[in-house]
Amino acid sequence: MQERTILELYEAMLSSRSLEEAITHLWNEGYIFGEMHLGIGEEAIIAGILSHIIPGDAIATDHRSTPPFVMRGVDPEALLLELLGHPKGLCSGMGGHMHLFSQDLLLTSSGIVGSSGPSAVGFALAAKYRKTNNIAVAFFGEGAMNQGMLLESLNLAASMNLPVLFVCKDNNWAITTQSNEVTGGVLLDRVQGFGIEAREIDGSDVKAVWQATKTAIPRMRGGKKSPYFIQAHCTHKEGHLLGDPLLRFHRAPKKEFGAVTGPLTKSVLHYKGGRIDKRIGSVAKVLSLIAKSRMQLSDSKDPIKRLEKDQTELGKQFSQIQLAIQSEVDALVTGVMNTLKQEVSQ
Ligand SMILES: Cc1ncc(C[n+]2csc(CCOP(=O)(O)OP(=O)(O)O)c2C)c(N)n1
Repeated sequence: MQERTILELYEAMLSSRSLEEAITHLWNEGYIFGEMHLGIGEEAIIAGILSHIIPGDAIATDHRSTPPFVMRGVDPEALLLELLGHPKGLCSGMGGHMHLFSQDLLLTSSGIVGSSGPSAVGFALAAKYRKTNNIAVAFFGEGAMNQGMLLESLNLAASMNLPVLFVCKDNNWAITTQSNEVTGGVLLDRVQGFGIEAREIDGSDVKAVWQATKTAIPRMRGGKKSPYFIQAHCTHKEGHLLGDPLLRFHRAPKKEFGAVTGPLTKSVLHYKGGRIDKRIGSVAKVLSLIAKSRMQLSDSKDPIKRLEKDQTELGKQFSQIQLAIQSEVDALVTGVMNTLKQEVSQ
């Protein structure tokens, strides 16, 4: 993998992350209202895959549409205005963050869980009829894998040899339900049962995503068209939507928290562990380990901080990208908010 590719992927992810952080701020301030589902934590999946996408390819997304829309090149101002409900927004302010469409870029999003499947199948069928080498990508969460329309889409794509890349962004949560508690069997087995090639990857590792799709996507385009399935694991640290961070842990916080914490904390939460004084001792040990690793992360061991100080060409480019994106997003938000304030005062 070339340095240029790494920087491009980083730039794509940072553009999306910075815009979503600005969106979070506007939502907290009350300028954006209603539910807000962010794609923070999914950036590596989207960036890795979209870097292999060519003009004419179509993308259907779920309710976490900001990263794919930003990374595919939608005008961020139009996107931001859309979230603010403005008539100059991408969909005239009528779509909000979940129901977006760009005819030029063949991009669509929907809050109906599982519906990116049928949309992508439709796009792929059109590409096949037109005899182009384009593909369609469907992004969805693992919760959607129990929706009939997505299973029907897998079946149609397989039986009609349609070039659809099905991407399951698996964080094992569907709002407050742990997906593995309501899912029968193994997802990859289920997909392979349709005759579709399927692969599981770490969706937080942009290199892994990029590499997994580097050969798979070109294969889908040429010769015998065929669908492909990726299960990419990821985490949504902020919860299902803005404003409900710990709602998921309401039923049995100790039990549920244990499942998503790191191995050290998990070991302390074990029910059938040692005596309470020993366990308190372990907590102290864990806390000191956390403090120690924080200290280590805060200096030269943090790869991001190291790159920021790095005087090599890569380090310099990295810092330039960070600065450029942050000032672009700041200028965008300030510009949009000033325009809105002027409009309101007139
Ligand atoms: C057909 C349908 N059923 C239920 C809902 C309500 N709903 C919104 S998001 C969501 C959870 C989706 O989980 P998942 O697909 O794993 O995506 P995640 O939010 O975890 O990224 C549900 C059930 C919906 N929007 N559409």
